[in-house]
Amino acid sequence: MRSGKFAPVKKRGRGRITHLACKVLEKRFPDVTDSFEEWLPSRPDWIHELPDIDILQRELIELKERGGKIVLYGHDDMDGITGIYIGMRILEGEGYTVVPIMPRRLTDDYGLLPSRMEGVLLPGDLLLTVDYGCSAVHGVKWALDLGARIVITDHHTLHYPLPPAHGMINPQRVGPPATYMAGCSVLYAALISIYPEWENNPELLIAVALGTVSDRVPLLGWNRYLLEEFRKVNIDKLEGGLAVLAEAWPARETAWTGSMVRHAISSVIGKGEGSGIEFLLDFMMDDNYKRCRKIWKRLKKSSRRRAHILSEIFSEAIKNRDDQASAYGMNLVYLDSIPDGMGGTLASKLSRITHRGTIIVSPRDGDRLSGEARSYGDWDMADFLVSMGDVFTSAGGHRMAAGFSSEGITWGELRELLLSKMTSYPVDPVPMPHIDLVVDELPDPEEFLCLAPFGGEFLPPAVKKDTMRYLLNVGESSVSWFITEESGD
Ligand SMILES: [Mn+2]
Repeated sequence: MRSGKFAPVKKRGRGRITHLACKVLEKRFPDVTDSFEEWLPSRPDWIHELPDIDILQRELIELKERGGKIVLYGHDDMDGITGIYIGMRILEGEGYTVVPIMPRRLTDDYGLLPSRMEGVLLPGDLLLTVDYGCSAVHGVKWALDLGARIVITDHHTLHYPLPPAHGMINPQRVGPPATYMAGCSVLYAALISIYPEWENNPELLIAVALGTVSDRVPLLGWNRYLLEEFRKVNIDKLEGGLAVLAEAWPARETAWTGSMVRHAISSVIGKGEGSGIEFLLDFMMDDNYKRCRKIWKRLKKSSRRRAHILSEIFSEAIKNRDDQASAYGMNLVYLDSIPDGMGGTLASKLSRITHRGTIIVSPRDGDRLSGEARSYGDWDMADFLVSMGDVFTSAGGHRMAAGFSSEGITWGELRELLLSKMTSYPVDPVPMPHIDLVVDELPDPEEFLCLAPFGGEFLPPAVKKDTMRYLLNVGESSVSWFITEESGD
């Protein structure tokens, strides 16, 4: 059974892929003729694969002639901020004036808020969004009435009617594999199609990689193509904050997992008020390495403090799980208060540790409830929430991570509605642990490292020997087999 450690059967950009790794790919992609190409596709033809890039191109040309500026409205998470970075670098580099707007999660509602755009967005300007805005009907109408031009770039689930923007670059309009893309890479793909000289710029690729991994999108298809381009980057050329981020990337050139990166980078930056997300854009733009090192050290310290708070609310959440939801295979938790920005992290942690989808609800000023939800396995969290219709004043996100807010409904009422929806939703929320190969003898775990990175629906390989399941356990400088029923995400 065992094949030699150096038995490459196929080349990929970086070198070899072993015989056993090939077998894993065949198992993972049974319906395709070329599982290798399915796993690591060649460069996508972005301009033909994604809608409305031509519209953005025309808008940019016309804007240059008119002489207006670009208001780049993002999302205040890693995907959104890395997206704003990408937009600013390319568009300022192309001679445009770009003013970023980042929502404030604590006070701002979802959507494009006229109050944030007032006095900033002027008639004749181009309102461009990243990772944001595909449901912002009200905000887009406001900007239209003002006399601005509007192009939305986003990857979130679409809700109809769509906002009346001039263009909408959202892979959800196309279907998989485009739908796997993160918000930052949608803008990247659009802009490098228009300005090809920016393609594979190392600074942009680290932003794409960071946004992709942090947003927990599947590390499949086009995402894997982009991550492979990122792997080839020579980080010695990076400066300041980007150099610090690249150095913090665990095992970048060899074998890493999404959770390793989220632990080493995303969670150090953190979320919400007072965290590093508030100055991530400045940090990425800063070319002073020494200063950035210092900032990073400080961030690490405060992330340890956040980790401590998180572990406290985590044990509270575990105790408060709803019994009835547990019986349906889901975690449903109501907490009186959750520190800003921690709801999503808490939901992720609960999901990961209990191997179940999780919905965490807490009150937000007045009679509003807000929720953070993470899925596990095949459960499509955004679809689940959106299919509940009018219950929420806003709901959205994607398969693995979604959120909502509701108004004028009590927790008791919302709980009943969620529970009844769980019973009728046609997916078992608790997935079966995957098995890629059945073996007589445990193979050398290193044979599978060529398949890295792992995470986001491309889980580490698992093999079965006799009655035991062994999962590939990838560390920064080690790899081994673990006997476990875990998914490895
Ligand atoms: Mn996103």
